[in-house]
Amino acid sequence: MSAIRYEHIKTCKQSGARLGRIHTPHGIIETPIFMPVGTQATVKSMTPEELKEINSQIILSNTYHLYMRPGHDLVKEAGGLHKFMNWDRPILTDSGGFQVFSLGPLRKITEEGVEFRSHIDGSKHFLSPEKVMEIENALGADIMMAFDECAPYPASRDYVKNSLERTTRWAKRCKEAHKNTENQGLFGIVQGGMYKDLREQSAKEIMELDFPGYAVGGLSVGEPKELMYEVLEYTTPLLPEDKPRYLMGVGSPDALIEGAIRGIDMFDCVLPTRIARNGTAMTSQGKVVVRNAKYARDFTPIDPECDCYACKNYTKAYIRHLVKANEILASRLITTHNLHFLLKLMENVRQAIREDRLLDFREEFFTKYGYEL
Ligand code: PRF
Ligand code: ZN
Repeated sequence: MSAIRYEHIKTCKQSGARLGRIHTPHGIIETPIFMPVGTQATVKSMTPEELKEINSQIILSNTYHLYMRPGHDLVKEAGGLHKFMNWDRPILTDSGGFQVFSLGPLRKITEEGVEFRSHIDGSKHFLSPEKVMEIENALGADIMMAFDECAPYPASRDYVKNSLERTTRWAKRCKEAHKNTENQGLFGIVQGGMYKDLREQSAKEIMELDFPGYAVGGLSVGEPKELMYEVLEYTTPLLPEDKPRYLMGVGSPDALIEGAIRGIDMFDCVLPTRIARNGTAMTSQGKVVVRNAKYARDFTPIDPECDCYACKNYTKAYIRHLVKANEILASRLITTHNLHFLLKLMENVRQAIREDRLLDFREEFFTKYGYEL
C-alpha cells in the first residue's frame, strides 16, 4: 500500500478543475490546496496552533535547510520532523533540487549529484539522489520530493534536454533508494523547461517510474506568466488523473486560480510569508503595502472583508506603526492575514468547483480584486 492516495471527488463542468482529497498518514488534505512554507521547520513567526486556526491542512519544509542545520540525524533523534516541530498534520519535504541549484556559482552538477558550498559557513557538501532519500526518510514527511534539477530560464533546448534526462535517471535512483514506502509517499517531478516536446518526454519518463503523485517543476523561474500558463496547459493533461498534481513554487492569487483551472491540486510558495515580513498584505483589493505613509491614519483593517485574527482586532495604522518600529508583531499579524487570505481563497476555489462555476469565480475575483488575468 502506498502512503499517499488521491480520491477524486469531481471535475468542474465549467473549467475542468479538480476537486479531491489526498489521504496521508497524518490525515486528509482537501484539494486544490495551498501549502504554507516552513523552510526551517517553522512557518516563520507562526506556531502550529496558529496555523491550525487559519486552517492550514499541510505545510512544506526543506530537505536542504534541515540537512545543513540542525542535521537530519538530530531531527530523527527527536522522533522525526512532526514531533520535532510539534505539527501533527501532513508535511511535504522538498528535495533541495531547487535550493541547491539556486546557489549558482557555489555548486557543481555531475551525474553522481551536486557539490555545493553551505550558505551558512561556506563548508563543502555533496547531495546525491541516495543521500537526499536518506535525509527525507530521516525527516519522515508524509510526502517527499525526488531530487531533480530545475533548469534556469531562459535555457537552451540542449541544456534542458540533458537536464531533464538526468532528472529522470535521478528519479529512478530516488525510487530505488526510498525506504519506508509504507509511511512516506515519493513524488516524481516533471521538468522540460518551456519546450513542449521536452515536457512530453519528461512526463512520459517520470510516469513510467510510477509515483503516487507528480509535480510540475521548472516553472515560475522568471518566465512571463502567460508562458507558464501555456506550459501548464499542455503539461497537466499528460499526468495521470488518479494521482495528485503539484505545481512547485507558485502562490500568487491569480496563479492559484489559473493553476487550478489547468488541473493542479497542490501549490506552495514563500510569497505570502515573505512579503508579510516586509510589510505587504494580499487583500481583496489587491496588494496593500501597509508600510506606506498613506496608511498612517487609516483606522480600518488590512482587509475589511477578512475575518482573520489580524483583521478582526487591528487597524492598518497600528500595524503600520509596528512595521515602522520593527516590531515582531507586525510580521506575525501580516503573516496570519496573508496565509488566511490564500487558504480562504482555495476554500472558495473548492466551493466554486463543487458548484461548477470556477470560471465565473475567476472573473468575479479578477474584476473585484483587480489582479491581472
Ligand atoms: N524543483 C524542486 N523544487 C522546486 C522547484 C523545482 O523545479 C520549483 C520551481 N518553481 C520550486 N521549488 N525540487
Ligand atoms: Zn485578515
